[in-house]
Amino acid sequence: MRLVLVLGDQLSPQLSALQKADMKSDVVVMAEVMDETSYVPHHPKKIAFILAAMRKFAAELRQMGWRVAYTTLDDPLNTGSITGELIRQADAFSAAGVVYTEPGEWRLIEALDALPLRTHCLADDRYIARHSEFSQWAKGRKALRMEYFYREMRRKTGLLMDDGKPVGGKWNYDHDNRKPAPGALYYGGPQRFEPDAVVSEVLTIVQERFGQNFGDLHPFWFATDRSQAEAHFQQWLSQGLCYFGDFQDAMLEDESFLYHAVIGLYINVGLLDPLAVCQQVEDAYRKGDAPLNAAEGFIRQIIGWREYMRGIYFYEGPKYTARNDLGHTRDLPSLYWGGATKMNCLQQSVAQTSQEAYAHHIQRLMVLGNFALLAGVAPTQIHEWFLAVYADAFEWVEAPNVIGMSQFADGGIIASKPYVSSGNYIHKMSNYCKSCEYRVQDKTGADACPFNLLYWDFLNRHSVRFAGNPRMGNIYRVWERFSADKQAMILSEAADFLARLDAGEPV
Ligand code: DLZ
Ligand code: SF4
Repeated sequence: MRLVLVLGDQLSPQLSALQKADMKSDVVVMAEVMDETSYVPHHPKKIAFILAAMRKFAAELRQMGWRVAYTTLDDPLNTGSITGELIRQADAFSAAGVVYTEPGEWRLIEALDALPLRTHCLADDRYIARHSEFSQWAKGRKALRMEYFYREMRRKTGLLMDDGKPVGGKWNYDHDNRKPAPGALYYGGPQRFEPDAVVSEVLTIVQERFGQNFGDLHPFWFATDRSQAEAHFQQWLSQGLCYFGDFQDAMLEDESFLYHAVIGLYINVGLLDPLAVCQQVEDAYRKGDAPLNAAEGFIRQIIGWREYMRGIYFYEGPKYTARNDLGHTRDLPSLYWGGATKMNCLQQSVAQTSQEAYAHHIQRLMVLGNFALLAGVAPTQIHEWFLAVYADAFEWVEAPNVIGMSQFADGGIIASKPYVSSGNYIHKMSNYCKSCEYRVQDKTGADACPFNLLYWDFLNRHSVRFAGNPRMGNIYRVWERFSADKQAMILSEAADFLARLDAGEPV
C-alpha cells in the first residue's frame, strides 16, 4: 500500500494523486500542522477556512470509500510538518511509498523532494496550462506579456471563441471595466454561511492558537465545502456578474465586495473548478444574462491572469520571491498591521482586510501595493504580508502578483512599467478621498495627499531606470518642467513624510 498526500489547497476529488491511487489498498494522509499554519502569520479566518475545509473534505473522501489518516492540530503525536507526518504514517502503515500532487510552493516541493521515502510526484492538472506549455510559450520571448498568453488560453479552452475568433471581435474589454465607483449597489454581496459543528470546533482551536494574529476571526461566514461554494457562486452568477464588468476597478467606502465574485479562495483550495466557473459565465453571456465586458473580464482573470501567474512562478524558480531589483529596504509600516493612519484609502483597505481577509485587485494593487512601492518597502516584507492576510493567498499566485506585478522587484518580467500612481487615480476610482484628512488636489503643503508627494519622489529616485521607458517618457517630461524650487519642495516634503512614517507616527 502507498500513502496519498492531500494538502490543504488540494481539496478536489479529481486531484491527480487521488486518481492515480487505489481506494482499496492506499491510505490518504491529511494533516493540520504548525509548519503550514505559521510559515507566515496567516489571518485567523484563512486558517479556519482551510482547516474546516480540510476536515469536511476528509469526511467526503471517507464517504466515497477512502481510508483517511487525518492528523488534527491538537493530536499529541502531531510532528508539526507535512514531511514529519508522512514519515510517521509511512511507519505506522508500513507503506511502500507516497503519491502526491505537486504542491503550489517551492518550499514544500523541496521538502517533499528530500523525503527519505519512495515518492511519486504528479502534475497538478486542475490548471489549464501545464508547466511545459508555459515554458514553450515563454522561451525565446523578449517580454512575457499576459495578454498574449491569455489569447493562447482562449484558443485552448475555446472560451468566448466563435470559429477561432474572439467573440465580439476583440480579445480584451479591459477599457470597459473601469467605471468609477457607483452611487449605489444592486447586489447584496457574497452569500454568508452560519458556522456548522465542524466549523465551530475549528473556530475554537484557531481562536486559542492564532487569536493574536492580525485579523478578525468573527464573524466567520466563508463556504467550507463544495456545495456551499457552489451555492455562493450561483448567487453571484445570477445577481452580481451583470454589473461586475463595469465596476471591476471601482472602490467604495465601507463596501468590501462590490460586484466581485469572491471565489479566489474557493478555486485556490479546490472547492470550485476554474474551467467550470468560466463555462457557466460564458453560458450566462450566450443566454443574454450578462454583457460581454463582464463575461470576458471574469474569464480573463481566471484563464488569463491566474494561469499566467502560476506559469511565471514555476518558470522563474525558487529564487524569484527574493528578487529586489529596485533595491528597496524600508520596513513595512505598522499601518499595514492596523496601526493608525490618516490616509483614508489605506485605512479602509487595511480595515476591510482585517475584517474579511479579502480586498479586491485594485485595492491590493493601486492602494496597498502602490503605497508600498512608492514608499520603497522591502519586497519580501510586503510579499509576506500579502501571503499572510488574504484567504486566497498561496505563494504560486501571490508572489508573482506582489513581487512582480505590484512591486516591480523582478525588474519587469511581468509589468512593462511600475504600477505607481498619485492620489489622482484613487480619487477617480473611489470615494475615499471625500472623507480623507488629506486633500487629493494638493501637490504640496501640510494637507497634500501623500501619494502625490511619494509619486514624484519615486520617479525622481528611479529616474535612471525609468526615464528612458517609452511608456513613462511623458510623465518624466512633466517632472522636468517643474521649477527647481517646486521639485525641491516636493522631495523635501516626501522625505519628511517618510521620516514620520518610519518613526511610527500616525501619518
Ligand atoms: C495554508 C495552509 C494552512 C494554513 N494550513 C495547512 C495545514 O495545516 N495543512 C495542509 O496540508 N495545508 C495547509 N495549508 C496549505 C499549504 O500551506 C499549501 O498546500 C502550500 O503552501 C502549497 O500551496
Ligand atoms: Fe488616499 Fe490621498 Fe485620497 Fe486620502 S487624499 S484617500 S491619502 S488618495
